[in-house]
Amino acid sequence: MKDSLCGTDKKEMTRRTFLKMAAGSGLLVGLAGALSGCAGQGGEHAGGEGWLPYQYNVAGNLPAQVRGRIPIDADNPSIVRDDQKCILCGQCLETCQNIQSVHGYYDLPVIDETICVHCGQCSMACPSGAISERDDTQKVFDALADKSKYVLVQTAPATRVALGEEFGLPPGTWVEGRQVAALKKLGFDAVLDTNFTADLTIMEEGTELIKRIKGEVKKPLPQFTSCSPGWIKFCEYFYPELLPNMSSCKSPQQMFGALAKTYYAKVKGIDPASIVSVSVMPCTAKKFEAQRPEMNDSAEYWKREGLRDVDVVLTTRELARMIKQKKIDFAALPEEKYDSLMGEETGAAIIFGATGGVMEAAARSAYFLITGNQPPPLFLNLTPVRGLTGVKEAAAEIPGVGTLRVAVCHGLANGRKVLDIVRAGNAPWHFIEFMACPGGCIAGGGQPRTAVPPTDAVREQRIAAIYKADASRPKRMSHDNAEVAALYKDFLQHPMSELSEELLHTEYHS
Ligand code: HC0
Repeated sequence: MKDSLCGTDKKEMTRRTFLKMAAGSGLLVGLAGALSGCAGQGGEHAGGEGWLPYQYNVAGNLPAQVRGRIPIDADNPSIVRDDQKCILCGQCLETCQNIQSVHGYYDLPVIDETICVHCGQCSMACPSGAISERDDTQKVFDALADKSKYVLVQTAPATRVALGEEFGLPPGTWVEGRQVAALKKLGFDAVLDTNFTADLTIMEEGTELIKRIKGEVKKPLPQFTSCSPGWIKFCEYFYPELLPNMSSCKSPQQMFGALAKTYYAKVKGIDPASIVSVSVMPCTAKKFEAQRPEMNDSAEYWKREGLRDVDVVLTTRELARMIKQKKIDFAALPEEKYDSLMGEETGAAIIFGATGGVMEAAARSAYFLITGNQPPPLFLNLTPVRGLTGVKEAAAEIPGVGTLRVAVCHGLANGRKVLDIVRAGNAPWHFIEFMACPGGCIAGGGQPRTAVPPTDAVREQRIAAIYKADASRPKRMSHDNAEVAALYKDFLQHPMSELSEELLHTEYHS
């Protein structure tokens, strides 16, 4: 798909030269405005003091081959663009096409006019700050001000190693306790942890994998992880015939939402209709995921209309905005702890935030679930799947089962390579982890824009913080999470029980 400057044959000029000249002469306002008129997405460039691109790192660092910009629908639930800030530099196109292999890959049966997997990586590469998450902070301020509501919040594994960057702390600063303190100061009635349902996911997804390997469910191998909503949308668009490989598990965010308005409401004696379920995620696609029509199993459970499992999703950046708006001195906050019932985490849950983490967490518990024994060192530290190599593999023996073969990929262009192998029938693996964003959730589309575009140096610092926290935990395996054990004992009974299937599993289709 051609998306250059109105399709005209402009002489190639580097963005740096182009922008330096234009910024110095004041030409940029007029030039970008003129260009926007022929770039398909319209938008008047009124100019104005606020957007002057040289106030930003406008050059952009990706080697963009084309100028222009990706199309973004007005009703996109995840990302928006302020056309007055757009300088048509092509960085979003470069990201969407070459890193995510989405833009330009349209020779397929698609149902929407505009293809977007909602990953928000374009917003991470946009040098002028024109693309950002859809801002839902006012919805949360309104809920917090409504005394008839019980507003609870869950926080994703990866926000706690990046939120500090919004307040001048170095990448990878561990701010779990300060994040909890900030949320309590903002007025949330309960501050809970997505890591609780990350551990739960391992119990459900590990059980499903074992059933597939043993032939107890008629579903194909390799099994695909299903926690990254941008990845799921990608598979739905481009590889719909492989959806049977997708784990039926909902993501931890959505498992949490379904349990918040059933299990949590029951135990606490709260009317589920009065609960506002908020999540803080490093991910813009989580906004899209929460709105998927099927993500309303608490409504099914209570046979009451109008309930949504997750009501509002905030990105890490939006949470930072709320903290700043309320003038909370984040760096000076004390360390506080999550509330109980759905607030316990193990090291296995923490590493979900890094590429390879879900697989490593699954390996730890799969060994235990199959053999009844605690895993040996290779399963406890599945180091071949750590790090930023685009596609990683590991193989390890499980007594009585044989060799478990797994693969991990991150960034959707890498995912495409792996999917092509699966599609051709040449996949040697039992289980594959896919994450939409390069580096995994630590570099999700809703994280602080500490480097634009994101660098491996920033990714590595966040990842290092995650593995350091995991190594320091007394419990490093999901099956040791006591609150998850209590959930099974008091409510769900066992992994993949009838109630687990109803609340924690789903079906994806194109
Ligand atoms: Fe992730 Fe997740 S690990 S996708 O990156 O599985 O966003 O952090 O919250 O849901 O737990 C994101 C991060 C999550 C989910 C978890 C998974």
